Amino acid sequence: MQPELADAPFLQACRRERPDHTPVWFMRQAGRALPEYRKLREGIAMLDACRAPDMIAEITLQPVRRFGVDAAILFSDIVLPLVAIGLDIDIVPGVGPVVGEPVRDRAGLAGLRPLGAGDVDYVTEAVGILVRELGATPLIGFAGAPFTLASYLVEGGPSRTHLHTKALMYSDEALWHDLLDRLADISAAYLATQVAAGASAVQLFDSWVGALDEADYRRYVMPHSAKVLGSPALAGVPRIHFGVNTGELLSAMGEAGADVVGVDWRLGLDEATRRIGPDRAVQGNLDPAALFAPPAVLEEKVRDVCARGAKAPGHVFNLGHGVMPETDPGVLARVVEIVHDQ
Ligand code: 1CP
Repeated sequence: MQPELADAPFLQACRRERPDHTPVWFMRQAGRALPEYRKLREGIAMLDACRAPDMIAEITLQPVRRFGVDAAILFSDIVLPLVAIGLDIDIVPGVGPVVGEPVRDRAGLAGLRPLGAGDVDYVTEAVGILVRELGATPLIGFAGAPFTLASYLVEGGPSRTHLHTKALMYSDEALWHDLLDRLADISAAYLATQVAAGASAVQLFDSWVGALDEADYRRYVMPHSAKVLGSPALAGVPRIHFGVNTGELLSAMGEAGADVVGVDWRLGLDEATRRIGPDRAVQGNLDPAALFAPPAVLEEKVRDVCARGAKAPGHVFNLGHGVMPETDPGVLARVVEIVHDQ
């Protein structure tokens, strides 16, 4: 890794060193909030965009050019490796991932074969292009965590309650662990491919794991997330672990092997740090809806996140969840300015 990249503020904050400014990027910074994204995607299905190296690279670069954020995140989706091993999944506009045949029994496990690097050549190629284009700006690779992937597979699509998922988890624990173990291997392989191609950090998204209490998290989920985060291929890069509504799980999510724990907007970063402990940095945590507040209210909230984050051993500024499509890109640019000014 070239020295300017190794010393990028984002990577310094992940390593709990003190960079000269607080680094900032936004979950879902590439996407429908950007007119240049909407234009490029016209008439092209989401999964086709995720399999075209030039398109992946261009969409990943758009927010870096526009906002001067401190990190890029690969344009892809958490279900992509599942599509790559042949599962019947589509990403439906306005809905999200929809699974042709939900996985609810042993027969359903048969389709979950391991992911080989050759299954996602287009990702390897896109990361190669991006590393050259980005220079000293780090690229974050990502994957879905076993629980969140399992939720889509078992429910058949997005769910508010995760009822089928929890019912399976409680009623057939052996099948559950087999399912999550296979998903852990797939996530780890997907992340390893991105790191081997040049990604300088990874984020494991367990977006929906906040649906569980801590005891269930530790019993049914944590060993599998730990398997991904502990995988030897990731040892050289910072590992970020994020979920929504995880205030009660933060300490356990740190123990699962993360270097940086992502925090949603429901809990101040000072209290989050108290729960997570001094050995990990935090990432977050402006409410994405605060981007719709009047400028003075927004500024006060951004400064408050920075002030609380300064009490953590390392802080990467982000939203508490993804950018909403209705967001004004000018407001995101303003947030970057305020954070860099601190
Ligand atoms: O046509 C479109 O523009 C579809 C919208 C879209 C986009 C832009 C989807 C469908 N996925 C993505 C890209 C994406 N997905 C990124 C891009 C990189 C960036 O952040 O800029 C990332 C990191 C993801 C990861 C992802 N996909 C997560 C984890 C992050 C999170 O937001 O919690 C999840 C849960 C998904 C599933 C998914 N894919 C798409 C949607 C709308 C959803 C959520 C559906 C639901 O509510 O369950």
